[in-house]
Amino acid sequence: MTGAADTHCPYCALQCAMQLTPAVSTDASVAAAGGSPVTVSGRDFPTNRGGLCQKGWTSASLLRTPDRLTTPLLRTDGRLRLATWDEALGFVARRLRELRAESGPETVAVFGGGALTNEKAYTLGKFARAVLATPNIDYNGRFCMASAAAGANRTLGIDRGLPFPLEDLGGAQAVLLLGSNVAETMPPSVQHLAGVRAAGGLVVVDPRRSATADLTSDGRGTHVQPVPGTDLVVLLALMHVVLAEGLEDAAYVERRTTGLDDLRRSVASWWPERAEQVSGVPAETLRAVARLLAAASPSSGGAGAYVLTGRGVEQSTQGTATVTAAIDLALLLGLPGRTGSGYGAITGQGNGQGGREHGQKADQLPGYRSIEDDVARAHVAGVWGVDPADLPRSGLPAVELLARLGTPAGPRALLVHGSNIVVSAPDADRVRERIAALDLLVVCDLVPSETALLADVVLPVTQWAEEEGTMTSLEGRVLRRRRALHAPAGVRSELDILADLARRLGSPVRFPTDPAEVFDELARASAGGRADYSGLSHARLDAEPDLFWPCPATPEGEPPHPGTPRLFTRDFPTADGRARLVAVDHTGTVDDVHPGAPVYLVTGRVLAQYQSGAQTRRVPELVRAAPEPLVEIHPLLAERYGIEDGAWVRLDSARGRAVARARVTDAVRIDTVFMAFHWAGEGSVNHLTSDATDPVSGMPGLKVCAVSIEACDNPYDDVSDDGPQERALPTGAGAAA
Ligand SMILES: Nc1nc2c(c(=O)[nH]1)N[C@H]1C(S)=C(S)[C@@H](COP(=O)(O)OP(=O)(O)OC[C@H]3O[C@@H](n4cnc5c(=O)[nH]c(N)nc54)[C@H](O)[C@@H]3O)O[C@H]1N2
Ligand SMILES: Nc1nc2c(c(=O)[nH]1)N[C@H]1C(S)=C(S)[C@@H](COP(=O)(O)OP(=O)(O)OC[C@H]3O[C@@H](n4cnc5c(=O)[nH]c(N)nc54)[C@H](O)[C@@H]3O)O[C@H]1N2
Ligand code: SF4
Ligand SMILES: [Mo]
Repeated sequence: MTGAADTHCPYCALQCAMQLTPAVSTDASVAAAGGSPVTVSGRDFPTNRGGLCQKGWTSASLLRTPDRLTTPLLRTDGRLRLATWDEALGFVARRLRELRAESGPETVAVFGGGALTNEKAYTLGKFARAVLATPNIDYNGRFCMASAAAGANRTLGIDRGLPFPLEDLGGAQAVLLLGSNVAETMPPSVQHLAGVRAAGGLVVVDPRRSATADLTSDGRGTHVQPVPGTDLVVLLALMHVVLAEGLEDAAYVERRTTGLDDLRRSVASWWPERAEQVSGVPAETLRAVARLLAAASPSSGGAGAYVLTGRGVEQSTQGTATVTAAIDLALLLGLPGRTGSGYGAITGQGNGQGGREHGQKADQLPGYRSIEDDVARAHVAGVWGVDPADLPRSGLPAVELLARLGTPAGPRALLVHGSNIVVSAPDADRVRERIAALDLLVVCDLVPSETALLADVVLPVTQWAEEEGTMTSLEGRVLRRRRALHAPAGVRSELDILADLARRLGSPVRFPTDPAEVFDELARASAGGRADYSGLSHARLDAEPDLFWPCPATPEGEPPHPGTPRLFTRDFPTADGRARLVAVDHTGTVDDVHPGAPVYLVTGRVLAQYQSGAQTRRVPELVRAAPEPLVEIHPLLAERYGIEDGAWVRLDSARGRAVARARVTDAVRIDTVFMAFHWAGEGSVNHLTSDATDPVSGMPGLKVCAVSIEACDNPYDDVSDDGPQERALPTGAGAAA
């Protein structure tokens, strides 16, 4: 036990502030019985104001989960068995050397995650490029923020999810929230919407009456319920109305943007009545929403307006185009860079923001630099002490990387750090097949996730309350993660593991293992990049917990840079300082409904579970709150298929099949069913989803696909254990075993 610690939640990008206090009894028997070693309390902070959601409150359970990994595991004769660190890392190093000698450096692929601290994400990218010399590194942010990033980069010149503090939303008169269910995915953030709700200006676009859409059910806001996958049409029509009715901020558009003529031409054909035919949203609603936003905009003397996007519109094969249109709309209304107004994408994972800045992306070096930029290569190579010519170029984006695993020309080894891909990746049955074709799968995790159970080597790592580091929140605020207790014996930090592997592979590159020292190196590597952290250090962040990047170093003797809570106040970080209006068009959903699969399946989240569920399916309170996947189905659709509430339903798509119980509710459209993706086994929705990707961002269209439905029998009837959780651990692998 190290004493009370001020830190942040282990889960989502809201990064609610919490205090961890050692529990009164630190008795080993209490720990072994699963008692929490710390108590969690909400801490006052601008984002959560002391609030936490159910996941945050129960997060201490993670620290004593009975099957916490505490020993490396090595597959021998088909079974995972306990191994020493020396044995496990020796084996990994030997196999990596052999495979590289046979098939070249590109044969080793690395898959990272947005749960990793900045220090770990940075070190992973460095390890891939400077030690393995492989271009093939990407991460689960490709499933999450890639389209938002691509859209923002090409229009605004930079990708910081919210380019303003979350609190700014408090004064808004209108907020257009597209495809985001913050009431379940970031509950404490909803308090920042109180003002706009009172003003009657909250507009939620979701094919489902989600908990967030329900915030408008007092009649004071608007729920727009489009056909799944048609949000781009809604946005094009909103812009059509803005331009047709002269509601744009002409002075701002003239002074701060380029590209109006092209944009005007591209939206000309999307008059509201035409958009209504495609999206099902009444033309009058489209007009009313456009006018509401315009009236709230600064140019009309309104109190301010925001356009915000979430995964509902981004996880689409036209996600980049949709984000682009959302930004175009915000620019037409003169919002970005104006006090009390703006555009933002709501980042998802704990370090989804920092995780996409420091080099675990296929095309990226630290500081949000491009790996194809020679100046950036020279700078980062200098920090790492390697020859820039030896750095690989861009690798494959996640979906393509996974699809090539174990194919004749594809990678033969995969290192996974912070993702449970067999549950969370699209078309997961195919991912499982590709993984089976690998020569080597190494998974670092805290728990035996479904992906870890398929590995040749599993390495147990430290988790949130056991480590020091930094996380960058959804608003670009750099936060300190602090240690409250020591990790169980046998567990090692990934910083340590990667340094050890580098040494075993004979690399001369230096890998610091002290998080503060790693941060200093990251800060140097980021200097001059778009995400410049060079003015930050752990010590400074400890003293000033309110710093947003960019925060460049200042010359000796000058005061430190104050950080940048609000971007674009004067100009945009583009060559000419102006934002670009980019014309886009609707191409439609790749896997659209057809007679063989007549129903839309949309996917997402529920409050009490997190992501692939690897963590939250191990927290008893959360399992009680959300024990299994449910197929949300409209009463009329259910009746047509003879499905009753609680009965089993089978869904089939061109990729696979999922089976789960029905929840009959009129919150979904009649043509649509909804499922969350937090579970493995028969009810895993990613058996069904397609791995078709957005052409710009490489992001898969996880949100919408076509399925057929049928009533069916309980798939677990013949199985003694009716849970889908796989249990294949050797005795002694977990903390309480
Ligand atoms: N409880 C919980 N909270 C989380 C997470 C979690 O797993 N559980 N994960 C975190 C992460 S990584 C992320 S990325 C965020 C995600 O946060 P959100 O984006 O808020 O979450 P989702 O539920 O994935 O999707 C939001 C909504 O999109 C809707 N949707 C589906 N298809 C469409 C469509 O075609 N158009 C529109 N307009 N909407 C559509 C769904 O009905 C859903 O209500 O949440 C973070 N917070
Ligand atoms: N159908 C459908 N599929 C989706 C989505 C959807 O909306 N619909 N959403 C997508 C999105 S937005 C996301 S972000 C992904 C998320 O899905 P995943 O990438 O699977 O994310 P997690 O479940 O958070 O997996 C993180 C794993 O890393 C472990 N872990 C946590 N911290 C650390 C650490 O510091 N080091 C290491 N080595 N391991 C750690 C956890 O125990 C867990 O096993 O899912 C995507 N999949
Ligand atoms: S909203 Fe996110 S950060 Fe806050 S307590 Fe819940 S899971 Fe944790
Ligand atoms: Mo995400």
